[in-house]
Amino acid sequence: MLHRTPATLGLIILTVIAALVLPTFAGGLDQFYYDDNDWVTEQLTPNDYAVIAGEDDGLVLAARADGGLDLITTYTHLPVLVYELSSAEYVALAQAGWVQPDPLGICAGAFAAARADGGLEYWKFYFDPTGPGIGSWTMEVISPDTYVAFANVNFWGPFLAIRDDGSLEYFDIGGFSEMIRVTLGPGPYLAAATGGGGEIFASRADGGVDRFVINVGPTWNENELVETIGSDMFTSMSMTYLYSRGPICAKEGGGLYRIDRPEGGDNLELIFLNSHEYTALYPQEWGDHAGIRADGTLEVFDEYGETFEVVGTGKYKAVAEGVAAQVPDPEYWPGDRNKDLVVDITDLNMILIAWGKTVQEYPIVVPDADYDGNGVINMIDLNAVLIDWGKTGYAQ
Ligand SMILES: [Ca+2]
Ligand SMILES: [Ca+2]
Repeated sequence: MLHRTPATLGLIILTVIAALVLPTFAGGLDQFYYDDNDWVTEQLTPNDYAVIAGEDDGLVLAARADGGLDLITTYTHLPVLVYELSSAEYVALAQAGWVQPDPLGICAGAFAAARADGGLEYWKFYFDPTGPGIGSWTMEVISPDTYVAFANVNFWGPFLAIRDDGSLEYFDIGGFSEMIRVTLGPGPYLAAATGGGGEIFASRADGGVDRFVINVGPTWNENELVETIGSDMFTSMSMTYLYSRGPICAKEGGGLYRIDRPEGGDNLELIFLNSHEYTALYPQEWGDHAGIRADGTLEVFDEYGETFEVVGTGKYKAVAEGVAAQVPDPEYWPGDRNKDLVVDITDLNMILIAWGKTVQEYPIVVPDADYDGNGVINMIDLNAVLIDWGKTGYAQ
């Protein structure tokens, strides 16, 4: 039988206190927009978001790393509003364009969301004609399969989804009352992009880029693989809205290319743009792309790979329409007072040396030992080290 002595009770209480004052992550969503000939950055919300999707009218769908889906408005002159839509965990999101108006209101747009436990959800929202802001949201699960990635989309609503087995599916919602779903092959695919004129480009895992032409019409027999080019594997693709050109493609390990058909030529070619490494690409606006470099900086460049400007120097992991998600600062174990990724005698010594001292008296040596930030080194700080004793790496 467990006897709770005053000492163990004290430890439990201190553990609870420690849990309550755990450091919070930084992270957050940053919004970028061009104002007075300069880029302006505003922090939208401090939550940690894993993936984001946005549309150019100021709506951002963001999946929190701890599960849950937030809808955030970024309309100018309006406060940022966050609607919690779901508590599921998501691995990929896509903005799925505008959809057919509903008799109940004006349908303004839609998003697709892939759940971590499998299944593709389709969210659409309506503006309430009788009032400001978002009128309502509806969600339906359109496929029970597991998806790992989405392609960029164009304005009218089609989107591409890559399943965990590498197969590629095309969904179309624009102009139809029912979702149309077509599987494209042969794959497996790493990344894909849609463009104008029914073109789809998809990067195969075994090398090469497949080009499809989708006929959005009464017959779906014309959804065929037209040609295959190159032998490079691209992990991120971004289609511009410049219909005369193909997508911008980023290779893992460095290298940015554009798929293009040189004037007078019959075959598509890969045009080398620059040797930077990008982890994510997004069609920022007409003719421009946004890219996250491997060092986490966010830049805007044109279809020739020429950098317009580095607009964000924070560490970013995802980018959508004018919005980027920051990588949160790593969390150290509370007991790792010197932040060397191990809780050991060094951390204990920091506590013991500063024992009983206050930050006010010893502003140089004491602050790092003051785990709970109450200005004095005492049992709570010691307890943080003892609880975490022997732990390594970042806090989990
Ligand atoms: Ca340490
Ligand atoms: Ca303290």
